[in-house]
Amino acid sequence: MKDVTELSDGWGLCHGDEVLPARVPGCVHADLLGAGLIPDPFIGANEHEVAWVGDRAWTYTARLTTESAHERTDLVFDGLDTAAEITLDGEVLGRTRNMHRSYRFDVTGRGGELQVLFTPAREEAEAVRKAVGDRPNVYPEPSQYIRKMACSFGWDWGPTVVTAGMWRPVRLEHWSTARIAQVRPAVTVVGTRGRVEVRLVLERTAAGAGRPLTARASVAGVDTGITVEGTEATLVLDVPEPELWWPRGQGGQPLHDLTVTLTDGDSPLDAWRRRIGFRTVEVDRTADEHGTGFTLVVNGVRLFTRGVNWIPDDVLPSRITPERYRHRLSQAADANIDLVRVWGGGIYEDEAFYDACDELGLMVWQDFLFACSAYPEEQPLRGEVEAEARENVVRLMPHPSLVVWNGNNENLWGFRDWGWEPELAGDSWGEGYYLGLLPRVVAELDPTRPYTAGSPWSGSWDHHPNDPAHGTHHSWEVWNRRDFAGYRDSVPRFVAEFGWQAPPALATLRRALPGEDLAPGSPGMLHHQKAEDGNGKLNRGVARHFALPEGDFDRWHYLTQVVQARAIAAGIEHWRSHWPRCAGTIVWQLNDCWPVSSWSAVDGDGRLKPLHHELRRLYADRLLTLQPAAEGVVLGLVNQSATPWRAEVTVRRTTADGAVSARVPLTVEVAARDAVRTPLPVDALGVAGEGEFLVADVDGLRAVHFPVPDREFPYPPPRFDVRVEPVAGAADTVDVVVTAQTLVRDLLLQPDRLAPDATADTGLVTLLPGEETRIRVGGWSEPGTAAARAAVFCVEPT
Ligand code: BMA
Repeated sequence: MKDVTELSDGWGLCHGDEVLPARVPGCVHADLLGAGLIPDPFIGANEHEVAWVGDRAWTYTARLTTESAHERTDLVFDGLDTAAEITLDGEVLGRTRNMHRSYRFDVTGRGGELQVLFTPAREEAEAVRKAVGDRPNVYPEPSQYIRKMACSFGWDWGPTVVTAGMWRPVRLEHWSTARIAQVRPAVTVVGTRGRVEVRLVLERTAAGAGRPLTARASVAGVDTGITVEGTEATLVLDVPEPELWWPRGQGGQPLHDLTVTLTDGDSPLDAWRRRIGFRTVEVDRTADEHGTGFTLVVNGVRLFTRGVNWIPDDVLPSRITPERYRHRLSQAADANIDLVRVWGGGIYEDEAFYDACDELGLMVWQDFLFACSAYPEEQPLRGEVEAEARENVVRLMPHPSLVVWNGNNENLWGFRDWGWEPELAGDSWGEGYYLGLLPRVVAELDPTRPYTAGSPWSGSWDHHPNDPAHGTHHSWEVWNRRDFAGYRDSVPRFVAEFGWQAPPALATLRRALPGEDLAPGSPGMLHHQKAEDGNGKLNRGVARHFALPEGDFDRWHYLTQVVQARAIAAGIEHWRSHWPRCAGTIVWQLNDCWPVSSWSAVDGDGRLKPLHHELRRLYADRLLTLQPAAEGVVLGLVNQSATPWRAEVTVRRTTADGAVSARVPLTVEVAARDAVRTPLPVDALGVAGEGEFLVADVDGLRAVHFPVPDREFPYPPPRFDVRVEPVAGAADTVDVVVTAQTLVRDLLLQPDRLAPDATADTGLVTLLPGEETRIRVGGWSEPGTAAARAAVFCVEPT
């Protein structure tokens, strides 16, 4: 049987005359941090202090011994970041230039001093740029000339930390006769029958060539075997009536072990095991009276996609543990999210990411790794792109959560709209990848899964790539230039990106900016804000609704977080209520890769912004909204559950002191998986006048509509009582109960003000006079009413 030795120990990193202990998998930055030789790049402006690390060459060393009774010994690197030369006792084993591939070297019978020398990524990229010619990039970095996580070079939410190292495991594989080199399971469901077509590729030693071996595959109690004399074989498993895998909220996530074994007579040679699931997926791109749709259909059910965009969870991706993946993705699931888009400026994530998605029922949209620049199609890049695509398609295809492959992020759009077309003057720029190479690779290796050429993409050059009426759309004009009400001006077919910034939690800021006198424009705040005019956009976003608080950081912080949540709510409420014309929203962005002001819902230290709680409401199966529209205020009801909803809604026209001027009961029938928009009956309800607003309630759901911006609304000074109640049997956990005496709008308890690790289960709540809310707070060992009171914010009169 194949024998595997992990090579995680015994590595050293050469630094001057010293050899530092090195962690593998890991990276140079992490090792230098561990040795206390660089400051933490996440703190203050240390990013600048450590910039030199990315501009130096680095060598890792280890003693390699390969004694084994087997015929062959391979040295396997699952990931090298990025331009590396591997030598054994001074002899070159190979050179690499792609972070997104694995590498295997035959080291049979050899041993000695193993060295992995990393050239600075920029040096490698610049050499390629010189050879293939310059091309446009949104950022002033050469990220498109090297197959490395693009955001390593900095992004509009990320620091520039140019990593190097063995970022994924290294091991020795000892084997004889043959090994399993590749397994591609294509899973289909037709009617009630499941089918797994397993394509197998073997590698054989010279002695093993032509020898008849037995390959067996089994799944869900079905088993089959075949004799293989060459290096390829196909095994077919028919599974009658498999239980289907569903996205969360639609059904369960049954997973089955698919096992492939290779034996020589009675001797086992190799085994392979993954979990698969039975489901079908397609993207319906039918043309209709509104343009060209983009609707995910899973097991025949058409879905409004409730998505978020995912970026690498750490700018040093080798630090992301399986536990951290699971925690972050559970945070997504807790917010009723059902799809995570792995964005093209990052990485093909670790197995643990997709395993967690399989289990949690989170669909995955996987970008191929191209973002925001023109990519040369010449060698050496072309060969790398193909090899990387082939490897990662094969690696990820067993996962039922993976529902769509996407060619790139914003490059088709950039070509048409951002001045690239004339600048390129006929040079290659990546189109041949997105419209040629990548769809061919997917069709050949993973034919059961849909492919889309880009995000955004209208389906062909007949329409502008970001045309909202056709295919996928990125909505950035609103954040960049307008009030969030602008989201209501269009009904794109599928919004694959839109977002609004807010700073992270206060405790995150305090950790990242120790000793700083925090102000929106204080040095650390500005350093941890990477977006072009980010603070200007934040401030203008607030000022359209509230008086911008001068000299009151806490209030600024609260208001920016409120506006972020309201902005995303405006988009999702509007677009979801236009189902099925609009078939999905993917919020930019779920997570962060360091502590920063960004569009994220979960900050760089893993703390939830109010947006996270808001997403839970916005993405619930049932959603109630009130929206200003041309025809007056519209009541929107979304029912994504499988059962019809007879909604007995009460709509009130009321004032801040609780006086009700009109109350209208409305019954709305919403079919299963449907949405209804209905104008409010002005004759019965009247129109909200000075000091009035509208409140709609149904089945515990509430929507409010204020006809004027907050700064024009005559809010009373908010009055409310706060009490803290113990929770039986739960140490460190209490309920903070807030009772309103007046209208209290967008009440928020910021738990990290109570204790850095405290959590709250509730975000923004609007209370009418006399109403109360119960906020469960965990991780707070010394509860007290005064502290709770001090952690509560709400909208105040101007
Ligand atoms: C889109 C994304 C990212 C970017 C985000 C915010 O362009 O694809 O490149 O971080 O918007 O600007």
